[in-house]
Amino acid sequence: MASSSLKKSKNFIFYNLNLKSKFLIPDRTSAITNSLFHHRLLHSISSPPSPPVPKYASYSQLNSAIFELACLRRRLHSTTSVSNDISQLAVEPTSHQVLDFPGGKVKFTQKLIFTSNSTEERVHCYRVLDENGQPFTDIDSSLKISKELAVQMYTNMVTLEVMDTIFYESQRQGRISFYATTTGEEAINIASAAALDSKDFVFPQYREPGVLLWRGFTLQEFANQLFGNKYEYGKGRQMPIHYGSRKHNYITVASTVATQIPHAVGAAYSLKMENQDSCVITYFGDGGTSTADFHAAMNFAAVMEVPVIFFCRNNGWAISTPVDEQFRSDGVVVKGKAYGVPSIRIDGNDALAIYNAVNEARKMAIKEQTPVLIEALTYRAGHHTTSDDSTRYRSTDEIERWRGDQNPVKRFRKWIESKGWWNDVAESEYRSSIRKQVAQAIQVAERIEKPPVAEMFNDVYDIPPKNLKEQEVFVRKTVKKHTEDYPSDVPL
Ligand SMILES: Cc1ncc(C[n+]2csc(CCOP(=O)(O)OP(=O)(O)O)c2C)c(N)n1
Ligand SMILES: [Mg+2]
Repeated sequence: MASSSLKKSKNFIFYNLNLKSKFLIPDRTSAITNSLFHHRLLHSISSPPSPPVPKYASYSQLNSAIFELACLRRRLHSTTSVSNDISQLAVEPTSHQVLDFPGGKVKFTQKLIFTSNSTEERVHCYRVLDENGQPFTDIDSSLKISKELAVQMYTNMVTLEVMDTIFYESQRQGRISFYATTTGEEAINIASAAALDSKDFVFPQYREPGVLLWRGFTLQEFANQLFGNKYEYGKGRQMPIHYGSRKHNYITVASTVATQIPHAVGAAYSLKMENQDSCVITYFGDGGTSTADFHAAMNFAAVMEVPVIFFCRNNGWAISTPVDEQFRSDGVVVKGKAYGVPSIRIDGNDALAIYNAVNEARKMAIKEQTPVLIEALTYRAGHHTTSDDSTRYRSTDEIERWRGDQNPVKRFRKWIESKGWWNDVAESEYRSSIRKQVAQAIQVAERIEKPPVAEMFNDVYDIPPKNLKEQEVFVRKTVKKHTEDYPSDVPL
């Protein structure tokens, strides 16, 4: 049964492939061929055809056929009329007739115009502070950021910077196994967190520890997790940087790219069902938008009208893959429009722009029960993780440029200094105090013993199955036999 319907749909695909490749040959794009094509296609949709199926002996032959089709499509773009502006298609009806179609009335046109793949005119980027930390306009009347909040945002960004430097070094010294910095993305972390309410749920990727820091996770809690000691909430079973906190509504990090996005949408849907006055925010990178999870989640959220903020940190790189090898669209913001999700592109290195955008997105999400997409343009100014050396695939000039003028922490500091809320003395006192606190947290975390071996086998099954019990016995035996190969601070 399944195989016969699979065969039918395969036939259908081959049939249309065949039709399309004929249609797409430039000398056949006359009006006659065109209307014939439509007639045949409509016919094929209304009554499944049983056409002669081209013979593809293998998947590689099928792939070549698809590739050929893609090439023909590209050629077509250079020979046929293409509109650069999608709105032009909407405003140029050449007929008074309309098609009453689900989703709204569609006007007809006799112009054969395809939407363009050109990204020449890009969606603009919302910014409040220029590179010298000065607002473009007089923002004070509209922006409600008090001195206290601004200083708190700034000091949290500095804490994040200091944490990153010291924890990164401790990995280099072999004291922890792994680390990922947020360098260059401090404003995204802190300013977005500042605009949320603590009852909003966070479904993070792995480059947003600043959101947890803002919510009150202590330096000691960060260090305990990184060292995997017995006070770590994952009981030593997680990778370092997989922070999570029930208290702070921060769902545990999973490094499997983008899996948090559909989870976030599900959680937001439950908030909607319970009429809660809160929303969900999920963070992900540009790389995350190349996954099926991102697209399924966006579509579900749009259709079910759930209060979720999709926060994309477009930092230019997914490990060594630059964004122009990741997608051909104008970044990520345009994908929101495709799914019917209100969307905005913002400067991810401008804390005030981020704060305003998330503040507004939160209000929209809750009041209008709608998803919102934010694409923050930024740059991953550090290596991907401690397992990476990014100078192997990008120039140091590029990195330095982003670490200089574009640095979000320096930019925000210029603004609060210009307001008279911060100065050099406060800066050096604060930095030195945080350095001491991080070093102290590391010393404490390092001395605390690891969770017992038994924890490896807990918390999944109510009654552990036979094979798991056997594995536990085997682990204990092996550790006892080779004590020199196992850490002495892990109780058996
Ligand atoms: C499902 C899955 N595929 C691949 C990987 C390997 N991987 C880890 S991080 C990463 C790149 C993610 O890039 P992006 O989403 O842009 O986030 P960024 O690291 O730039 O913040 C990849 C491919 C993974 N962890 N999970
Ligand atoms: Mg990225």
